[in-house]
Amino acid sequence: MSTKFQVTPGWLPFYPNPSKPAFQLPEGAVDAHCHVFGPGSVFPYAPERKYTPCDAGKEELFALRDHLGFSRNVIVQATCHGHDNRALVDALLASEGRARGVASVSADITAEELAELDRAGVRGVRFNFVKRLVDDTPKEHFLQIVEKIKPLGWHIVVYFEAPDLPELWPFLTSLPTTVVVDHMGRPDVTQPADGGEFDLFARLLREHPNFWTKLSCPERLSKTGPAALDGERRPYRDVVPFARRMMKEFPDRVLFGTDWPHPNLKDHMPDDGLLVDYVAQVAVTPQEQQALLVDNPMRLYWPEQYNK
Ligand code: 0GY
Repeated sequence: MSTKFQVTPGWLPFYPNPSKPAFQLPEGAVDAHCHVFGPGSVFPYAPERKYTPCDAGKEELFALRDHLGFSRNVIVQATCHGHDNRALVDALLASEGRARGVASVSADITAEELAELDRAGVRGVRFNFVKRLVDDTPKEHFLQIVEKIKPLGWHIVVYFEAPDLPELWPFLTSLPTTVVVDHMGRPDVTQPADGGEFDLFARLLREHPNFWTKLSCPERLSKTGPAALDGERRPYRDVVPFARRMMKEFPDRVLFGTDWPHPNLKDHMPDDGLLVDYVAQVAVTPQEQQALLVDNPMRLYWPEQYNK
């Protein structure tokens, strides 16, 4: 019996027929943050989810990868699938080695279940602290997961918003693995990129060499755009100084991902081709582009194929 899901009212579907980027991605580029949603009739959305998305399956993701000029994907388990990683695993297995995954798991997961995820291509777990997306998880549960993933050499992806960093600091800085922070810790881009709130985030990476970050989601962070729509090849200019700062200060610990299919956007849905053009404003030399899009994600997700 298939399950019918009612999409969250006002949900914006991903952009149909995105343009070809003007920026040519370097050979072997990795889209290091994207999701698969369902399809809900095959991989039901989790009962505890905070939103119900439009289906966005692996076939569409892999077609977008090829259209934009990426070679590989890192697929991150989204909260609408809870701890049920079946859609993720299905996509990883279908990718023929061209996708790796970040799962979301509960503290009672067994070593055998983790080993199975590892065999499918999972290389990390995600801890989500964004209150509109998940119920609060006790820190002890996260710490139990940390103990269980350590033998696998996995890393931890964390998602939080800038105002929550001071409170999370002791916990985050106690994590013993590589830690990747989603979307630059979601800064308020109306604040300076070279001071205040964002300085604290920069300090996190400076003082803790195990921290990395994704320069992704300008479409979420931008207040003044212009949006990646209608042929705009220099979108989201207000976010550029933040991503530039990270690129310059931590060139070997930054990643970029499209965040396709862009859950929970409210005001517009970017043209993913123009979103790729955004990257050329952030990584401005061939060396930076190679680091951001190829070397760094390969070192983290395909180390066995990376020999630099
Ligand atoms: C993102 C951002 C969001 C959603 C999720 O797992 C999720 O549901 O990460 C968001 O709503 O900001 O990275 O996809």
